[in-house]
Amino acid sequence: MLERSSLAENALTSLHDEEYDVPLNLQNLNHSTMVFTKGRTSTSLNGSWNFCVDLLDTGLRQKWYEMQPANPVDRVEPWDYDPFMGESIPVPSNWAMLKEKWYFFEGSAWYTKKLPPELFKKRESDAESDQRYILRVGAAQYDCKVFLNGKFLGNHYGGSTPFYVELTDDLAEETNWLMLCVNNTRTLDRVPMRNTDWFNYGGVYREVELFSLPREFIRDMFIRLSQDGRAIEVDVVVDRAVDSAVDGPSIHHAHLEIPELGIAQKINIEHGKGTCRIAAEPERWSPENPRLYKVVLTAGEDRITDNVGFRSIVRQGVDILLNGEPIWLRGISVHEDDDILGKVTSDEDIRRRLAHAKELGCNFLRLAHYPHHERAAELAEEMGFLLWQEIPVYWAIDFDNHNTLKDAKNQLIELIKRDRNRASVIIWSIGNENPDTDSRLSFMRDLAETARLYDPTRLVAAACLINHAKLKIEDRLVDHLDVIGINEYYGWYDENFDDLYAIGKNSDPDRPVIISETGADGDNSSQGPSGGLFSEKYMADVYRRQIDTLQKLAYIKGMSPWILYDFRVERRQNIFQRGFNRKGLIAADKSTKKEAFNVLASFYHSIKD
Ligand code: GCB
Repeated sequence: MLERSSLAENALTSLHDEEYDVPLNLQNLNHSTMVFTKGRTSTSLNGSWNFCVDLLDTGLRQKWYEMQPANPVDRVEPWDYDPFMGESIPVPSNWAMLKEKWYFFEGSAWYTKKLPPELFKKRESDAESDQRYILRVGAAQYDCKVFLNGKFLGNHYGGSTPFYVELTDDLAEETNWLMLCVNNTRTLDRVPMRNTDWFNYGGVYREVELFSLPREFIRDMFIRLSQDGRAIEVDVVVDRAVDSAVDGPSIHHAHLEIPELGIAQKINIEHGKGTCRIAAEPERWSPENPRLYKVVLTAGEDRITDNVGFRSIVRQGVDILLNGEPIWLRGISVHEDDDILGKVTSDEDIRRRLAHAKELGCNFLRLAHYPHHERAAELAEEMGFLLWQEIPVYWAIDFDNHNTLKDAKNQLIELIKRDRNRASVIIWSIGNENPDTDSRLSFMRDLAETARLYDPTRLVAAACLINHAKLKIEDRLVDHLDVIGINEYYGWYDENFDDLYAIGKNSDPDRPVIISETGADGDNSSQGPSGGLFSEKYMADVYRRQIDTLQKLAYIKGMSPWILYDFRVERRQNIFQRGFNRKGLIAADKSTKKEAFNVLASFYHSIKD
């Protein structure tokens, strides 16, 4: 008789086990495992991966990740999926965009790839044997469990921030199989929760890379202009291999160089950490002068580089001061969405977005409603744009649930740690249109404090609430913010435009307000109406009236109307929407402009200095 494996036994017992995924939900891949990878070379794991959607979680129940590659004729037990053969898809991608039958699929999906064997040839040579191998997944929506050669290495929550897994100790000498189980189920207790106004794209939709690092490596570097503007401050974290006999890293100093400023500075490292203040007068970064300096940090055998702009951003009364000067934020909101590719983006896509923003006369973008690709902040820094970045604490999150707070906080810290060297980013936003309850207040207060703890150099905002009974900007969260975002849709959801005048008059905020959203839908296709709601003309009129009203309010320090491009969303199904939110100034083809584009462009160009 053929001898069967424990997997066969498990396949039967697992039918009745509803706790099958509990041991696999550690959320141990979080902000604490992040590694500074910008500017480092890596081995790309993009390209073709074996793939299977798994609605019933059969793979987790039956432990598909423990299967060994085998010729089907040699297998000794029946199997429900073979991770080593079958269908494949490209990474990065969103499965909804690849096959019609996957369009609305929500659940687990399996990705399997053999790691490039060249990597392990290197491991055999003496010089490389001390290397450590770190896997970076740019983004996988929402829960991603990682398995290497059948072993569970951990999971990550959060659909839009990168995560990092050390593979070193679990790599085999010859063949290595990596498996990811990605689940995009919307749940009540996560961030975001079940209901959103954007499409629930699942999949590994940003780059996957493998980094080979020295035994002791630079885990983190946070560099910025000091608050008094007279120095550059830097914090460094050095990591050592876990099994090192040394108590703490043997690295006792790092070297920072900024050649164009004549800086070559030794930084003392104690217990893996170092911090330093270096007197300097860098030229200030601004949208008009996006000046970047090359920064090089070395520690032991490791070396990282970054291109960094130095600038200050503070709030003073109702003003936002950039490098000490009041600034008015001429903005536009954007989603990370593409008619053909879903959430997959590229330099070309981001550059097109920034070029359209330039054409509008913008100096500011709101990257809604979740962390966008890190290249967005990098290209904005190069091309001279200020950014509002946010996490998906959107609508009615489960504010009473400490697991939800843990998820939100982790995504916030991951975003901040990823992008806090970017001069372009001036605002961390912690939430969007959340109902004003006691639990929401304490949840959001915690997030505001967390943002300041991890980055005391930027402004904290949220899209807040209007008291519609009193017609006044009134939200208890405001006390914990530097900038008040207001989403208002007078002329669209709220039909009475006079109310906007009343709100303007009745409100007397003690800090700056940004109109973080306003707008109207306009279908400019051949199916669109020629007048009334959903017409291009009506939309342009809303823009005219909004601009006319808002520009008279002195405490308003900017706006980011909703939105640059039409974007896909399940909940918009009328004959003009057809599965898209049509509030874009440009249609979903990212080229056909609507009349409102010109209305906003002429306003922004008229107020440009
Ligand atoms: C909002 C939301 C945004 C929606 C928008 C709309 O207030 O913040 O996510 O897409 O309104 O179009 O209704």
